[in-house]
Amino acid sequence: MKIVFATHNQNKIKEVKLLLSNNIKILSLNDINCNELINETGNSLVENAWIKSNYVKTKYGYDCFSDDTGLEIESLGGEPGVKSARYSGIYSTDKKNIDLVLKLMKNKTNRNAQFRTCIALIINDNKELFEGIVKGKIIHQRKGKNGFGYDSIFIPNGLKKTFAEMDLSEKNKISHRGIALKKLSNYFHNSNY
Ligand code: ITT
Repeated sequence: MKIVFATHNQNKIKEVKLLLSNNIKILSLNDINCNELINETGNSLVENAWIKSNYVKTKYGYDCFSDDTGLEIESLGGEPGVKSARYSGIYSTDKKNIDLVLKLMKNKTNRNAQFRTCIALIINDNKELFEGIVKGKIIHQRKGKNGFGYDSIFIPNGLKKTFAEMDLSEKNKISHRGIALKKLSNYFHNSNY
């Protein structure tokens, strides 16, 4: 089976390819010549995930799934959440976003946070949503060089290292995306795809 993964984020593609069965061939947006940015104008991760999948299905006609992910920090009232990608403004980078989070968290004693991934799937006119959450803590300074986004400041509960200190398969086993993808993969399996 072939399916489009509607993301421009190459790190997400790597994680997804590692986790999904080899029977499922993942096409990227580049593979279908979709080079434009898809405007994520929703007020929630769920809305944005559907915006991306509906866009690809409507404009390009492919069955597809998309992933919208956010870091939700308790003492910041759930921020950056849906604003995770653009937290430090329109010219955000991972570095600037992390700098801002660390600054806002400087004097906070409650370091609880969670990553949430929402995956929106459109296949054969069926629509399904899958969610994965991992709870953890925001540390005071970056640790680790792997991963992407906010990985270097997040330690999952019960562990001693950040996602950026893990290799891909280690992160996939416990991560928000790994959990949501497991649900997607079970759906494919149970539906005989
Ligand atoms: P697409 O919308 O094209 O999929 P994106 O990078 O914009 O790519 P998101 O909107 O889902 O994806 O990402 C929101 C932000 O959260 C962005 O800054 C990412 O770098 C970050 N992020 C997403 N998944 C992450 C993960 O597994 N670990 C750490 N940060 C992550």
